Amino acid sequence: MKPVFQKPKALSETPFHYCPGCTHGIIHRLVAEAIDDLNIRDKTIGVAPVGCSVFAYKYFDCDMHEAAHGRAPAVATGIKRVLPQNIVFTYQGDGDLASIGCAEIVHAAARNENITVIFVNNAIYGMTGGQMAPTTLIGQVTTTSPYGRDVKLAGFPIKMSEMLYTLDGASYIERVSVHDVKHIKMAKKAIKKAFENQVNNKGFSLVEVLSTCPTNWGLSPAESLKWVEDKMIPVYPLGVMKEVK
Ligand SMILES: Cc1ncc(C[n+]2csc(CCOP(=O)(O)OP(=O)(O)O)c2C)c(N)n1
Repeated sequence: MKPVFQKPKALSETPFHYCPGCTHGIIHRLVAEAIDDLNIRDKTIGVAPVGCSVFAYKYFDCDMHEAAHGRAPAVATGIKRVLPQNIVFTYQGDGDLASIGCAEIVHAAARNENITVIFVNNAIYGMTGGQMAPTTLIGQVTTTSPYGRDVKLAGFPIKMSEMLYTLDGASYIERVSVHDVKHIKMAKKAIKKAFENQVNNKGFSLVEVLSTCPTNWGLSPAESLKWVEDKMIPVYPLGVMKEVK
């Protein structure tokens, strides 16, 4: 029988621990498909963050390394500089990349490190119970903003992709979403390009993926997908922000 569905080789047999409706799993699959498509599994090294995807090292079937919270771009820099023939990627949440790890990502981009960054923005700290993140929307209720994010108290959401693309060092920055099939296909293309760029020595590539957190948003999985479309995309518009040819 001709198989119509197969697990990418770059995903292990370990079942994901993610909550129902969380899109980390979809994004893992897209990363694994890109690794398979480019036939780079034997030389890929992933750097896992602290956050819900802390167990990424269990899920990707390639070499993996754990980083302290926010430090994945620095760890990836070290690995890539020592092993330039390998393909190195980080997989980071918005708390990890935009809050505690904001300095690391800015400087890795400014240095045009030849690494691939998968930035999963779900507008909240998922793992620790739904606290406000730098990316939390204005008015969004979280456990640390029970009346909604108030700009007078907590400032404005940080648009990391818009900030990073202004750095001369950054080579490729794109924001995508995985809230429906059409957008998943677009996200797949972007993630593959971010890996391909590294294979072709094009330098720092980052794909920001808008993601769901039904548990901490207090929404059903279906409502969460709609929330991404209706609430997140207007604040975080999709598209290629920068691509140095
Ligand atoms: C140095 C340090 N500070 C704080 C924490 C607590 N902590 C663990 S995960 C996390 C935030 C994770 O949020 P995010 O990066 O958005 O990923 P998500 O869980 O939403 O996928 C925090 C603050 C920690 N583990 N280490």
